[in-house]
Amino acid sequence: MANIINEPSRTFGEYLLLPSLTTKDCVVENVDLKTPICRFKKGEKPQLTLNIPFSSAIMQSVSDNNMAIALAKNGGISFIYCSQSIESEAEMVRKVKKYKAGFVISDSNLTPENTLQDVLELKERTGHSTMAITEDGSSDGKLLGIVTGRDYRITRDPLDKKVKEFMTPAEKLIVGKEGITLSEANDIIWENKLNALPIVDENFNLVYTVFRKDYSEDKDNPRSLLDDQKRYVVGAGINSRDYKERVPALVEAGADVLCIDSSEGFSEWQADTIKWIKSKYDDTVKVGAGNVVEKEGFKYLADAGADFIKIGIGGGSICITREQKGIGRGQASAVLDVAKARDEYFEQTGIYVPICSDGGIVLDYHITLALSMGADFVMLGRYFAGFDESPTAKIKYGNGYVKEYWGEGSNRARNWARYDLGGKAGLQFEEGVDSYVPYAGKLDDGLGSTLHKIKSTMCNCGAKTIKELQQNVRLTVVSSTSLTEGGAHDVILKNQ
Ligand code: RVP
Repeated sequence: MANIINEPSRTFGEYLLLPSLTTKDCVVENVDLKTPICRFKKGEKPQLTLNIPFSSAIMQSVSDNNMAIALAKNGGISFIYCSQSIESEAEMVRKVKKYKAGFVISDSNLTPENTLQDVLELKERTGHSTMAITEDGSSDGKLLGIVTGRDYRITRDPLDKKVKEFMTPAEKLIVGKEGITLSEANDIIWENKLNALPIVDENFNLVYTVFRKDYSEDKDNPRSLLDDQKRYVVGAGINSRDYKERVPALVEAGADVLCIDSSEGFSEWQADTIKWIKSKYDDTVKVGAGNVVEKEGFKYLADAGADFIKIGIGGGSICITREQKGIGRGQASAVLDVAKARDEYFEQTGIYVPICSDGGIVLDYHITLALSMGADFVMLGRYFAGFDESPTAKIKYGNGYVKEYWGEGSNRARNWARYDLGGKAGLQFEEGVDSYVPYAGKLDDGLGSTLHKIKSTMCNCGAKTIKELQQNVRLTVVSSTSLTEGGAHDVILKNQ
């Protein structure tokens, strides 16, 4: 007979936090949002912690190398999307690990055989007028020259003119040697009145470019999430199909933690993937798994050796899995249930397996709710997609701007491996949509404001850490009438 859970499947909007005593030391400046991301034994310190409990979704429209750098700078982690070739995902990871403030890895590169037409098209696409000319057109090939807007005249030069005829060739370039500091690079830029200084290795391969305008970036954010070599920490998505090839490439590129990306993680495919990774690399390679929405799924993946477990099916803003397949669970109920399983597992085994609430965050306070319900960290797609740093186009829309945001289960993403559960490849029906989200400006600003709200709510609840919040929190279920009471009501709003 069917096993029916009579408790309704609830979502974040159905709960509110009740305040507790705020002691005088409980102020925003004293709130610490550090949180574990990988399993650890009782009494031991977790090997990997986040400085803020945020991760960005494993999605084409959210997490590339630029998002990863911006988020790690703020103390969180991105998981680079895996619905791309192994080489290009590994290259994104490498770019994050190579990143140094002020040192740009060029994404505008051509070869001497390209034409003025190619230069103009690249400029149109990237907005960059300085281009590195390398032997093979790659970002780390042998440097043969540079092209800037001053090297050609659109009105006079034929479009098929070869780059080698108008570039500034390598022998006339002033370059910096790899290992140079930003302030030394800037001295060279100023002394020689340059706009850009290519940095090369001993074989004259391009490593970075330093631009005149970037000098002010040379300051560290104290929250930055860094590895022991002071490089930004970055995660990478994998799937349970090509992991035997993808994982070694990502590990080699420097990924700090991996995560199996699937809409439904309670599967033998995931257990096989985790076990393969753990047997090949002992415990040196960390891997998260998911998604699950209840105890059994959690226990299965924890036993298989997952370092963290993601929660959420069908709650993502672009996700239509519940409509298409009738499977899933309200995100709040899922988090509460899995958090209980995590705590029981800890009591029974002495192993703490962090959990991540993935998807369905609409308002900032939903993050505080997810944490208070037991999540160690959250994963967000829509939230990050709106920032400048996401990989998608910013488009004029009415009086403002929007950014594109599409699901990994949409036709656009073509992410077959996420949905086919190891069966015959190919997406038979869509589980996601292609959409816009309101443009949200710079990540630093938006995230800064969200963090302030979370910390301030935690102070209202008398909590200075996420653990204290989880231990002391009191939550109340709201009625639909009290929801109306919670917004502006019974007044005529100005400016509308
Ligand atoms: P949201 O933050 O609500 O936009 O949700 C993001 C999450 O939605 C992702 O981390 C992922 O778990 C899920 N997702 C991604 N693509 C799709 C889909 O196409 N159905 N769902």
